[in-house]
Amino acid sequence: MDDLKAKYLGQIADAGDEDALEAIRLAAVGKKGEVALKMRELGKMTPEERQVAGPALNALKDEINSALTAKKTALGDAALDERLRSEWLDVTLPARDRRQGSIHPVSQASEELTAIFAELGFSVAEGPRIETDWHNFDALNIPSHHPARAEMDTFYLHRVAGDNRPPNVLRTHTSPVQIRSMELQGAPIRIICPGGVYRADYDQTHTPMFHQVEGLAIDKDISMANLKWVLEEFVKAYFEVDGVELRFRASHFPFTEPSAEVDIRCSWEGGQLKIGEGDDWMEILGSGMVHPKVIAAGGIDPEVYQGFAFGIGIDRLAMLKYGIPDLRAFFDSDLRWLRHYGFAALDMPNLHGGLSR
Ligand code: 2NL
Repeated sequence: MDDLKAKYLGQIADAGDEDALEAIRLAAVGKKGEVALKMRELGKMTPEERQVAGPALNALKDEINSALTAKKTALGDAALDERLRSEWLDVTLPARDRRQGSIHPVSQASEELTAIFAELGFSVAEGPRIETDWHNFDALNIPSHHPARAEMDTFYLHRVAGDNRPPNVLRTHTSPVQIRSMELQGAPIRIICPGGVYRADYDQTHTPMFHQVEGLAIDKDISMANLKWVLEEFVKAYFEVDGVELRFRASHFPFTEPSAEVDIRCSWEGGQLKIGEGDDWMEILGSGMVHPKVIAAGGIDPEVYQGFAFGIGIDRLAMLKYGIPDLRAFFDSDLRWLRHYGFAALDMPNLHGGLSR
């Protein structure tokens, strides 16, 4: 019995894995194992011999079983230690630059202008692309007979049978987001509303979906001077030119009074656009003091509050900054175009890092 014990405890100690351990278990304490065979011999013994050998065999069986269990635990711990040692991941490593996707120039321009207006104290507001006729037109002082409605080439949605309200529209500008923000937030308010808008128009300079950012600042003491400063700071930061000159030209929009279109000084020498120098002017945005009726439509008292608003085309801003010639290619989803004009992922701009890294 001492030989058996020495043999199996030795084998258990040397076992390299759980399979080896199981083989030892079967050979030692399994139904047809050596200990079981010895137990069968108990029947041929005298009662006196049996009284000694029986408990001794049971003790041997217990000892082997507990050695097996202990070794199994030890093997499991060792396997876990090995996995913990070998299977690790450095989550601080940079992501691999596989360039499977890239940032669309419109997204890049949006990120940049959002960062600039954030520094100027404007937060971002968003709203639905399907709008009510009221939020898209009436609230902006564009009544149903107004020619601006026709000019906006609006996409109308179908109504369900029995609904007598005017049909909903695909928003033709992001102004309705500002109406909704005024309704929710009241005054004072400083927001920009970037996003996609829709007009039924398609030619060299128009796509049926395009992007706009509108800005709104309303408080008790806001003037055209604040509008001029904000727009100058924006243009300087976005085009990365210090001495940029803006020209305010009297204009007309139903939602602002007075209204101004804003041009920037530029030159077009040899087909090359330079911003901030030269003798040409290029229109880049529309703006004005918010019409009192529009402030009232937003639920704010126009006797107490006034403010400025502006609207800029993001797609055109992107074309100007990145030298992209044709607007229509923006939304063709042509991979060659996207690879050429797209920006590397994770290269998000901020004012501290420099906007056009
Ligand atoms: C343009 C003209 C403009 C606005 C947009 C606006 C919004 C509210 C109230 C008043 Cl809620 N105005 N937006 C104002 C003036 C011009 O856009 O030519 N954009 C490309």
